[in-house]
Amino acid sequence: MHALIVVDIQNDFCPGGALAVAEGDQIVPLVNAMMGDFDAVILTQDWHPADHSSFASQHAGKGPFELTEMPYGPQVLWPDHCVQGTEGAAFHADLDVDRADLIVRKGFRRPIDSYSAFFENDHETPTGLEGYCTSRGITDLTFVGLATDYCVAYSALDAASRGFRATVALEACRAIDLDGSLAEALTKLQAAGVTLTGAPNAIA
Ligand code: VGL
Ligand code: ZN
Repeated sequence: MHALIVVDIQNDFCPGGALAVAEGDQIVPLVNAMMGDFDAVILTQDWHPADHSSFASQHAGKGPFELTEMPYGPQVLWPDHCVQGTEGAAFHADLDVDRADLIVRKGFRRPIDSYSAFFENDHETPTGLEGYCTSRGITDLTFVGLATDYCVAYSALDAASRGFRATVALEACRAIDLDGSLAEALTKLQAAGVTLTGAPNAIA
């Protein structure tokens, strides 16, 4: 069983959104077309409370894209984005959400961010996705979506570490590329045995 995992194709990660990824919206037709090629389609949705600790606005004297230290390790501070129930947190209007078997929400606990679809940023607290995949007999996972170097990469790395055969279809991803984060993510994915297809689409 092979599942397509569609990561965070939400308004705030598309042009005009609060944490816009360049060309983030351009992958939508390709992702929709891919859905029919898989045994299961799973969407993830970044889903933060308004006072989430990953927001720079919650840290006096800090600005977006600065680093801070959290109890679980270093954390990039982001502009407020994907606040629960807002238009920014909604899926891109053209994404074929009706095809999804499951929607996994993540980042809903104030003190901890969650890039990965499997574990929060402490690399310990599970989202439940592993159990879902295992109990459905899903062994292979292909990742697409936003952003290549954060939520897509962290999800694929965790998938590989949990024993899934993992692929990232780079042609259906776009990156934030903050301080070399895309190159770093690609190196880690290759080292972890994640299959990469397509070109990385860095907007340098
Ligand atoms: C993401 C930064 C903050 C992502 C989510 O979907 O890659 N990046 N929250
Ligand atoms: Zn987020």
